[in-house]
Amino acid sequence: MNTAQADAPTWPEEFAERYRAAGWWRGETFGRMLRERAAAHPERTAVVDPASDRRWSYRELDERADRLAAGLLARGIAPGDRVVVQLPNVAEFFEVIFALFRIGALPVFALPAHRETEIGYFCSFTEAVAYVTAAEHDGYDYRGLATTVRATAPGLRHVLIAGTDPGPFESLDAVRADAVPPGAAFDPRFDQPAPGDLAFLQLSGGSTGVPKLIPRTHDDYLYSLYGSNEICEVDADSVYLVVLPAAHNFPLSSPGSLGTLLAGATVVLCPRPSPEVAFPLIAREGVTITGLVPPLALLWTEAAATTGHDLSSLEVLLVGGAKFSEEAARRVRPALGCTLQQVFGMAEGLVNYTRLDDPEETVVTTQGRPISPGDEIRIVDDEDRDLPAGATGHLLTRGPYTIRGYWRAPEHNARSFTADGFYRTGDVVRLTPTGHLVVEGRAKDQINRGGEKIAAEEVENHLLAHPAVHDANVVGEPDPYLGERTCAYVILRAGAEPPRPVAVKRFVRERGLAAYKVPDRVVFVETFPHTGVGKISKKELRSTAPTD
Ligand code: AMP
Ligand code: DBH
Repeated sequence: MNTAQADAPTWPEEFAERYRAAGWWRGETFGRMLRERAAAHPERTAVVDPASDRRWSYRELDERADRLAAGLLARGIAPGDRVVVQLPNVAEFFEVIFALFRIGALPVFALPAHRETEIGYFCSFTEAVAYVTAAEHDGYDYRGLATTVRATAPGLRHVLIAGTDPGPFESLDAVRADAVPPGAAFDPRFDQPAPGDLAFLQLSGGSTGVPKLIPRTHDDYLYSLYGSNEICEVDADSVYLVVLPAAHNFPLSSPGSLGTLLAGATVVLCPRPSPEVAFPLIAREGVTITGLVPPLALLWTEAAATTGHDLSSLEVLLVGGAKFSEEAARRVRPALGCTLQQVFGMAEGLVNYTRLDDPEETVVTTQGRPISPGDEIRIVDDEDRDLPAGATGHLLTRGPYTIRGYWRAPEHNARSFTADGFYRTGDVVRLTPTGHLVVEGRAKDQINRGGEKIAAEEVENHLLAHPAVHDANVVGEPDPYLGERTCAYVILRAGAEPPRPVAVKRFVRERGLAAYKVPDRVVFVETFPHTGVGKISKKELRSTAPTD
């Protein structure tokens, strides 16, 4: 069953043929991949969840996925159905997504930081039949969130909770319990999805009022994993530490947990990203590779100087999600004793890595080059005209693992893709003579807060809902640690009682938005600067630096 074409544009047949002929699309699926790995090396450790002291072998992960899939099928979850998955870094994350892959149902990857507004939107927009979350994590009760979401998303038939205390909902344990006993013949309905079918919906950081959903197929995503494993030298002996939220595209696929499972290696889940939690795990589990956003890489580099933990197993540190400064990049190897790999990727597809044998200068001054010879790169001016070699301009890309359109967003797709299928990344880059990309800036209306992407328009819409707010503009401003933080410039309504900036922040938070989207600073102004043609100039707003 191929739902791709109906819900989102996919690759024209001539491209699909070329990608298959090149051996990039291999005709595999995630469900079968895990099945094969479990058959080949059942006793090898697949997933380590230190928070709950669990270690699952490939056999156990495979069996759990089967049993959960059977339980989900019994509850009416069918191929093509969407299931919003919001889990912290716990072992169940893998059990759940592989169960859904087996059925051909599509996980929608939410982040633990998301709240009522985002989760409610994902559930209603995707017409999700189920929402899977944790009971509690980092002091936050997700069951309360689930109660609110269920009241607002009429199509949501099931709320399933990982862990022992599901409250008013059903636990994953209960779903698994009434399913086939382990060792029973596999359900013939499993592993039916075709390689070209959608595997899941990933989230875009976006630049519009609501987040966009990214439809990825088994074929295209698996190809990006094979390519990433080769470039990052992930093999059966690798141990990958998931430090960032597991559902994010970077720790999922670059090469991430899924690359690691594809290699038959071991994934270790880090419950929190601090050095205090991560360093002892690196020492204990012999972690060889991990990935961090720049602010965390800075923190780890500093902490490594005085740590008593043995970090010598660490071979590769990937840093990406936001621009890593050259100065910070230079400090990685001396401090952590491992090779830095810069990664410039996007959930829409294209991923660039510096190579392990690149000269140090290339590693610290560029954001890498594409995974695949099939990745087409164009650098263009504002009118889509190709720029001369080495010039800085807009990055457009097309290729064997870059989507041709967002899910159910035809109007947005007309703007975000060229007529011949190139994705407009919104990034401003230049190409070095060696084919490496240097990220010079951004043209999209987005703030990159230490790797967490914030669509200005989304936050502006929430500010506009405040009774005292007449107009609002959200821009990024430099921050020494995060790279950028958010500043909201607000014009108050005439005659309105002026709120305090902190009350405006609280207002945004209480609308049920992820905390990272709440403006770091709120500044009241009388007017906004305008461009020559009368549009508000965010560029000028960014360059004004008024005090609170
Ligand atoms: P998303 O489309 O939400 O997955 O976010 C991907 C975006 O993150 C890219 O288009 C870039 O704007 C940004 N990004 C990712 N990695 C890097 C990097 N290494 N340097 C600069 N920006 C990056
Ligand atoms: O920021 C990203 O989205 C990102 C960064 C590095 C990504 O999706 C990836 C690698 O795969």
